[in-house]
Amino acid sequence: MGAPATAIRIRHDLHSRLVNARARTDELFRVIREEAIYDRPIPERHRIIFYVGHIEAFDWNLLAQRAFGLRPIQRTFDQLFAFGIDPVDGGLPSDAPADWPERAEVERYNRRIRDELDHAIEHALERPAEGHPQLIPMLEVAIEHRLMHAETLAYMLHQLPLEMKAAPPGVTSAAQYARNVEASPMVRVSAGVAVLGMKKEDGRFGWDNEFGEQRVQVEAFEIDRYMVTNAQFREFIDAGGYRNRAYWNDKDWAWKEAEGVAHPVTWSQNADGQWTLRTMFEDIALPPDWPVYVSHAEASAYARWAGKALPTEAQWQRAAQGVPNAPSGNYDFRSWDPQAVDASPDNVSAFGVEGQFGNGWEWTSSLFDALPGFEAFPFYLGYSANFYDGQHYVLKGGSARTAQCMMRPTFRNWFQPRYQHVYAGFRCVRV
Ligand code: AVJ
Repeated sequence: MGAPATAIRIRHDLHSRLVNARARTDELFRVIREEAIYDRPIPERHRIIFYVGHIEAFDWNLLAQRAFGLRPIQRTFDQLFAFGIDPVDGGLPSDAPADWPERAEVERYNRRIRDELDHAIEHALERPAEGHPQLIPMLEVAIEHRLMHAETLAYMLHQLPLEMKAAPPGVTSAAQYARNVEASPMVRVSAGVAVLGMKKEDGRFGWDNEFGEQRVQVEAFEIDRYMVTNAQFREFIDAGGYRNRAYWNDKDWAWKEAEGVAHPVTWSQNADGQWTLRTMFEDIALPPDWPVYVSHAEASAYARWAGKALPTEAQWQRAAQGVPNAPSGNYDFRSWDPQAVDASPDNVSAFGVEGQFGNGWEWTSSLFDALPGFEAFPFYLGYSANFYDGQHYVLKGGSARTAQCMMRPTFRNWFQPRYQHVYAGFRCVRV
């Protein structure tokens, strides 16, 4: 995608945040070699070309008519690029590259959308009192939706063969760590209240699933000071963790057997038994002190092997109490890779738990569900409600590719338990 063609002078914070978010997704599409644009790096997901159109179509479908009374420009594309969510269990998409339009045509659509929306947004923000009463949260939704795609696209491009990608200028090799973090100590979290979500009256932006506020009484527990590392996870593999039925629930075991899963998806082992990690742009010797990224199924099996458990959402939230605002850490696109689990000592909670925000999402044992008093956004009814289905687990924290604005403690992410591609790891608890 070329440089933004807009002639508009950006005068408003929300508008400049949207423009900056566009630069993030444009950067990602530039990483991909032209020949790969119709590829499908993950079987459950759409082809890359879909996402080229989707993010603009989303903004258009959300804002054009509803907020600004604009007339459709290209209705077929508005529909073609409207929805991009993975199917639950099985059911893979079967479309062919030829079912999709030419890239140049999609880029043309994108440019027209940006242009029309930019003018309408600037105009509306000049006179907020006259516009749609929910314009501000709608713009926040457009910005964060796009930034979420900047992350989920990164997972997807991670699976694209290395020769189909070119690192943006300035990206340096990550292959420099060869150190072990001390065997992970656990820290004690006293019994007390965990606060989930927030009140509408607080007046801050959050997605529908972050409201209202729920206070949960939590028993005392112990939790890993750091995320589980690659070195620790290797011990589980070496101990036969993937071959021992006892550590896996029925569905996870059946999936693992059917797919032949025997290690984290980004790992591979050569004939000498040496492990290699696939990062976004290279293969490197497995860094022992980085957090391991695995599915919920694999994380749960590890926890059972270790005689521990994954934290509930409430335990995780209680453990995170007292983390300073905007701590140092690996988030907001600062890196393409993880860092050592103990690399940000000021990213620490009142209980001494380190690195909960950034460096990898953390799986919890809690199914994604509504907080009491949940109300869907009238302008985006299905965002969360479609996933309160008992098939998605909550993840908390954030990864290297999570934008700063979504590092707030109330933000809740969710994925299916056997999805291996998220930049997500875990830490364990013992009660
Ligand atoms: C919140 C990251 C789970 O990617 O499935 C993007 C975000 N929703 N477009 C997803 C989302 C619609 C969602 N997650």
